[in-house]
Amino acid sequence: MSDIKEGIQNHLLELQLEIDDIFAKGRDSVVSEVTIGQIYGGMRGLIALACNTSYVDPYSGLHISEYTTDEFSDKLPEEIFFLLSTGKFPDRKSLAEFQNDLSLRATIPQYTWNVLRSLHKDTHPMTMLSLGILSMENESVFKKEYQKGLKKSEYWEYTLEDAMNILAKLPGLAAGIYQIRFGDGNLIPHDSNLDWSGNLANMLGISNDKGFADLMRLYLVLHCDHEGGNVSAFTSRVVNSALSDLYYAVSAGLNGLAGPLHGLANQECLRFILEIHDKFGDDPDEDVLRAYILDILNSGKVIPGYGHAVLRVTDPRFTAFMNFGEANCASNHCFKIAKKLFSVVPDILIHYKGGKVANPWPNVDAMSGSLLNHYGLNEFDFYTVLFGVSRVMGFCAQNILALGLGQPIIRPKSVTNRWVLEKLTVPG
Ligand code: FCX
Repeated sequence: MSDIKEGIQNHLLELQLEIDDIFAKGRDSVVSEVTIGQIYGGMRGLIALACNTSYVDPYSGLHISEYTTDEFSDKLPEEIFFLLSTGKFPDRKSLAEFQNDLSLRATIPQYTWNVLRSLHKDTHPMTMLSLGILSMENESVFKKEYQKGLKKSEYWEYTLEDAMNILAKLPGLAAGIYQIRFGDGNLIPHDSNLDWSGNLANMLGISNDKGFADLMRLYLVLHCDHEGGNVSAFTSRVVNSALSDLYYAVSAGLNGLAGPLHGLANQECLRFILEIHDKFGDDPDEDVLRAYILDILNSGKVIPGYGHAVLRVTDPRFTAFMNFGEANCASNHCFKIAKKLFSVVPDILIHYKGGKVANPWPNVDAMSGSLLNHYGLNEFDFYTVLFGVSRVMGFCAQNILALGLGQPIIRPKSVTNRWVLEKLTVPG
């Protein structure tokens, strides 16, 4: 058995013991009540899911297992996937075994390239990524084994197989999409001497600067997971809970990530920064910037990269990117404007709409695009693909653990307005 599989098996046993303990202490205890406002308000704040890969503390941000963002941001993505799915970092031997296994599975079938090359030239790269994954659904090991007859306790094992196959192919798939959509269509081959993010950096063929490879590593680590209730992770989990295999579930999660209020926000952020640059130059005056931000708000638009459904502080992932920028691209015009926005926007959002914005601080997207721009990755439409490559680690780990814990199909109850009105007029 591979070390990662053994690690997941052990982790599942620990998690199951915790759940047994929880159930023994109060299976019927109430931890969250639902208001009518929440029913009509995106279920915000409603505690209705268990997710053990990561959690987001409103004040200290993303944690994976017991590690804070600061404590894991210097790792490799492969180590992060190990941590998400086993609760522990791999030792050197387990990491090498895992990387080798990924490398052996990296080849992408020709029919996937045929599908991607046949699309309209304006197809969004996120559509291509989602379709690329879906095109390989016939390869699902889980589906084949399920058709032969699988025990419920074995679901996670074949989902792990699918996860390994999908993850192994992602850097090549993303880089190929970049070449087909924005380059000359020639693919740079996978190099088994490079690690997962190193391969992505190399196959994109944008920059030989070591800083770009470092940025890809950091980017793929910081976007990996954000607990279970965000649009993309939840979508992926709901789809997989019907035992639609991981190819369907990953593709579905990516479709959610493609929305402008979620993953697409990072491309909106750089567009916004470049607009500021066009209008006011490299070093805009803070008062001019303030007036511009107010104009945007008054026109009913949101300030991209600011706000969050859960966080109530500056996103530690933003801080990690800002530290990277200070060290590697402090003189870049976009980085300088992103920094200046950080000193101007929160104070405006705090007072905007009488304090209605729950979190006036920047999220991860407010800085990432400026760093990509520094290394010459200027095709905004591609940014969410990078986010997606990373976030698939979270989708895979969440689904493997949920199946391993025997979680059932997800099916909350919806109600009609008439039901709610009756409930209000006839309490109880
Ligand atoms: N600019 C202007 N107004 C904002 C705002 C912003 N950046 N953030 C929130 N608001 C407004 C909302 O539009 C809402 O106004 P309304 O009631 O009149 O519609 C009000 O403040 C309350 O919303 P709030 O509870 O603070 O935020 P939500 O949880 O509803 O939404 C997002 C959170 C992230 C969607 C929201 O802050 C936003 O649109 N931000 C800009 C887009 C963005 O950066 N998205 C990336 C998010 C994240 F990193 C990810 O998931 O990928």
